[in-house]
Amino acid sequence: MLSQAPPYWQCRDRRLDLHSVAVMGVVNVTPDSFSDGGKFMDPEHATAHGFDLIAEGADILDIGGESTRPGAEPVSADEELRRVLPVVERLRQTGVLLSIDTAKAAVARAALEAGAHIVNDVTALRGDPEMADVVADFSAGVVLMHMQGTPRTMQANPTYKDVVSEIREFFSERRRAAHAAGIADECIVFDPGIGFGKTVEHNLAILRRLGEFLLLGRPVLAGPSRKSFIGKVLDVPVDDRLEGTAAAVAVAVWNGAAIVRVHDVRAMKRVAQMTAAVRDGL
Ligand code: HH2
Repeated sequence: MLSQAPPYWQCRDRRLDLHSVAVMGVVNVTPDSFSDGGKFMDPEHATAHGFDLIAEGADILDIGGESTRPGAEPVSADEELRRVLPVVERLRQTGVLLSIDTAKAAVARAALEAGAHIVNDVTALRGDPEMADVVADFSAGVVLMHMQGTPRTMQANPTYKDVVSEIREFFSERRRAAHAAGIADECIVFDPGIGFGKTVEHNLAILRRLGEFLLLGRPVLAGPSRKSFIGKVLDVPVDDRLEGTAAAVAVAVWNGAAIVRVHDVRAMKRVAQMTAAVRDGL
């Protein structure tokens, strides 16, 4: 194992084994997500998509009702809840780990009450002052993701002296804030936030140097799936980024990512498994 982190992620009463790479499948219940916006807008379609991803081997489903793509319009908590709650309620019966992709404490709380296990907060508990308490109250798993700026502004002119060390410092600071709110270390996962306030070169450096985040002793999640840095390197549109995503997932796993967040679960599960086998043996 490359990671110094204990090989599990505590998410309420569930302990996700991270001896093998966990695949988090994306379920977007949004009209405007960058790669699948509008495809699974109603709960029926989104739930059916969740079932498909479970059949493809997803270990976690990440359910989101608000796009975070650059320039996206914010939605109200009521609208977000209307989108995601029926999907959480239906998918909870499958027993798969459920993550709620939200920056709103009210949405997180309702999803946790409906049976979700993880809060995936792209603001790393900075967006809503109540969020840390909600995560602590439920002993939920939490993804602390790095973002420079906000989704509306983040791609304007992202600048860093050293992107990897700045993200590492951010993780340490957010971890302290989480502890102060009563969140246990074993519930925390770090995510460098590929595409969130980063240039193509920043995203490539994050993947190349992902192993440096492991020194913090927590599992690392990477979310390169179909993102625009792949489009820029390969000059391909969003619906033609499977191979680019595969290469990014392979590098992330090679460098110690414990969890990958992807749209194409079947293919990326195989990529992750094969890369881990080359890295560690069977
Ligand atoms: N990326 C997206 C959304 N949420 N959460 C984490 N932890 N890490 C990520 O890299 C990440 C994320 C963007 O992808 P997607 O959900 O497909 O698009 P949108 O935000 O437009 O719905």
